[in-house]
Amino acid sequence: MARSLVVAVAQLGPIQKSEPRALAVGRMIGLLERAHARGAGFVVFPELALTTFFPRHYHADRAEADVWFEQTMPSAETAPLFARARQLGMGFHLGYAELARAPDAAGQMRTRHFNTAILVGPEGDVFLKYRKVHLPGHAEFDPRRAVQHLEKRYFEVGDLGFPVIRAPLPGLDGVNLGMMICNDRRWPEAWRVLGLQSVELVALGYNTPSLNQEAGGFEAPHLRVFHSHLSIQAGCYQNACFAAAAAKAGVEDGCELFGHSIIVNPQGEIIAQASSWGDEVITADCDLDLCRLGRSTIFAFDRHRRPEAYGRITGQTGATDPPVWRRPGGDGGSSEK
Ligand code: ING
Repeated sequence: MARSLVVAVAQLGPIQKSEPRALAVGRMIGLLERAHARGAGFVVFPELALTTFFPRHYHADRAEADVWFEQTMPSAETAPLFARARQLGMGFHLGYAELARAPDAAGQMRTRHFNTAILVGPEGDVFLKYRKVHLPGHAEFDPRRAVQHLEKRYFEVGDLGFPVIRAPLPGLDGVNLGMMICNDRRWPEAWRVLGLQSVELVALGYNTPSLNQEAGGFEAPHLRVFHSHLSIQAGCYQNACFAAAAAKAGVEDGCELFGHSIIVNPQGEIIAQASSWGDEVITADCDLDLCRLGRSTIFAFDRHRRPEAYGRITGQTGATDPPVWRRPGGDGGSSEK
């Protein structure tokens, strides 16, 4: 019996700075119902799906940014989404800004801020939480930038690793589910940590500007989408898993985010893609047993991986310069190793 699941991505169009959470939740419930009508048992919503992408706005006093965070989940504003999903018997992924009371690395209880995503089961249980590890951008106002990207100002680095859980979804006793958020998709390490836990479906939300705002040089706009798809397709192929990637798209407060939400299979093929930059549902019928082929042949990790050769991956952070080659016995120069 095939382990098939209709997976949906609910891409969101723009959410303006002035729009209340209830408006976004109303739109999301509409998308949930459209996905249900197409037979979907699991829906992926974007990163920071309840508000505008606020890291583009500078708050001198970080505490002012707390208005963008959720102190409880579900909250009064998000409870209707949880209730409707439960009524429809659907699981979902939701990205949001989390304000948490949690111990820090020293074990000290503190108020902490994370870019967070959760997986919620068809009966409303929160199966898993993930807090974004790869925070792009910068922490202080950068006058060179046309638009700020202050994720390093408002969020701490996630402290939950990249967890995977086997949990029930409609029609299936257990699916190996994992998450990553936006910039994480560009880092192969994130995919491999999930792959080493036998992940079958990666839920991924993103808010990605259409234009490069780094002051580091020109990047042709079409490359932004290419790099997003390249990262997700490679991650799926190299870890023999599905991914469902949900964009927040369109122009928010004058800043354009690209759409192109996709669902990708374990062969790295795009099997569904959004064509608008607004609220849109895409679905794909995912046979989770398709993960077996890659995992039992090319990417049979237990047979083919050589961790003893990978020390640099966790042993260092930045890149180092390589040794310089010299001709053996050359003009006095010794051949460096
Ligand atoms: N956004 C972008 C992302 O990684 C970015 C930031 C875009 C970084 C392009 C580098 C290149 O898709 C978030 N929210 O991570």
